[in-house]
Amino acid sequence: MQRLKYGLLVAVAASSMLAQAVGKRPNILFILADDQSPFDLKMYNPESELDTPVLDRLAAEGMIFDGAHHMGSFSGAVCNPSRHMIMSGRTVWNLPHSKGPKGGGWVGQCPEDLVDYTMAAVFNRAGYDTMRTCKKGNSYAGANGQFTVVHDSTKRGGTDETGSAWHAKQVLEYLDQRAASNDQDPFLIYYGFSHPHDTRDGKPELLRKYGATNHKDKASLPVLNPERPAPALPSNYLPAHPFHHGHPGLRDEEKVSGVWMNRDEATVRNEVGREFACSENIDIQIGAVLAKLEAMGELDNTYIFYTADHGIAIGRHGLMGKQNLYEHTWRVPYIVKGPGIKPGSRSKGNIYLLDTLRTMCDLAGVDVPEATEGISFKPVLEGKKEQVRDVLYGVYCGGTKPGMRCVKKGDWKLIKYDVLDGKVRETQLFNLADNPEEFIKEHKGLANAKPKANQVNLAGDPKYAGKLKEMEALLLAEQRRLNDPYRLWNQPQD
Ligand SMILES: [Ca+2]
Repeated sequence: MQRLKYGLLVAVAASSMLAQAVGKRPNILFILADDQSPFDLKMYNPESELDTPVLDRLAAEGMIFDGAHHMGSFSGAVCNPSRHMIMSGRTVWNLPHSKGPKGGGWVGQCPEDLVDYTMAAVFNRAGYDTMRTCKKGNSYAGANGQFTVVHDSTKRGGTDETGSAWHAKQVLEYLDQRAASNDQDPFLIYYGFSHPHDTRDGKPELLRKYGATNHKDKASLPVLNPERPAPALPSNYLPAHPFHHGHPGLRDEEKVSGVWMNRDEATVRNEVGREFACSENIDIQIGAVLAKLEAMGELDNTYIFYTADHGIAIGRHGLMGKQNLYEHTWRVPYIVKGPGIKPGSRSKGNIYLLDTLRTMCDLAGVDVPEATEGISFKPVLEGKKEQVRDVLYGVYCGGTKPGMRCVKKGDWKLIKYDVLDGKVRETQLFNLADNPEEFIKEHKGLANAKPKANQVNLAGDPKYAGKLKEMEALLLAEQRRLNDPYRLWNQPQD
């Protein structure tokens, strides 16, 4: 008997130890949370009250990425393009269903047989066993169907059968079957959760820990428990965003159960508590699978990816949803552990989720599908490079057009809003080294936010006129390069 890191006392099977010794190809475990901001996690935000001991340990044994992003969305269901990009490695305007202006003559660029070049199809051809569990819907059905074993169901309840433990059970049973049949092929497991996406129904013991309740009554506000305080308001919380986000009737901003259009302190803190209850449960379920892999002797030969399809606001900047381009929502948590990755390492990376597929292929020695537009960040994982690109682009245009755009280079970030038929035309320029939380003037005077003088939108400051011009030019160049079919009010209509 041997005591293992992930908490199980087990007898280690001699056969699987042997398999490792003869140089098996690496397994891949890709773990995806649904709607999680990097700043929910202590590794990205030491002030966060969320406990994720399993992810902390994963990070301590692997690499944390500080510059991981999803590229954006042309739909209110941000999950959907994000998951297409993960599966195919295509950029946001080159997906099978990327949409340009009606009657505008714009044509999306995408191979018709893209599904044959998606994650599971590629690894099946390379001799991998592929298995997937995740929520159902709002993703790339064709690509999902390529996995040899699929157990998809949307599980957002507050019990083991109706919540995240159900997804864990599918993976654990699959691993049991492999062990029973002594399957020696390498595996790719896509381990997706339906949470912490709303409805954020947490398990009772975790809700208690985070002082939250599964609030269901639209006619009242949740009552905070004075003995078990819910998490504090996020420091960049606002009671309202200073201008309209441009997507009237947007579900995430108006219809989330437990929140609706309320932005009061009790509602936001209760909802953050619910999010944390769901996220800690995910952490526990990841721990169960890692313990199983360790017991099978497969853990050290497995690349483990942990990320989310996009971030989420939950009260930050007065927003609730994922339809914005602030860092809390445009960025995603991203951790990788596996053979050759230095424990406790941390890099910027400047990666997109769509780089995942090419990187997986690179790590596993699998042929890279031609349709993939991503960049392999294996050199970052090996400590040979800090980042794979200098400029990052983001879009949200699921509401009124042309929508929001952002571009980031070094410490500088530009966000533009051109929505509601020109009624909202706004520009934000942030220095993220000085102002990582993207405080704007509305944060001044709020009890929980204490922005310093330079922590503000710099777009109107004449001192930064040159920087603004430079960032505007970068944004236009990225829009052209990435086949963005729209232009903003102050751009040439080419
Ligand atoms: Ca999502």
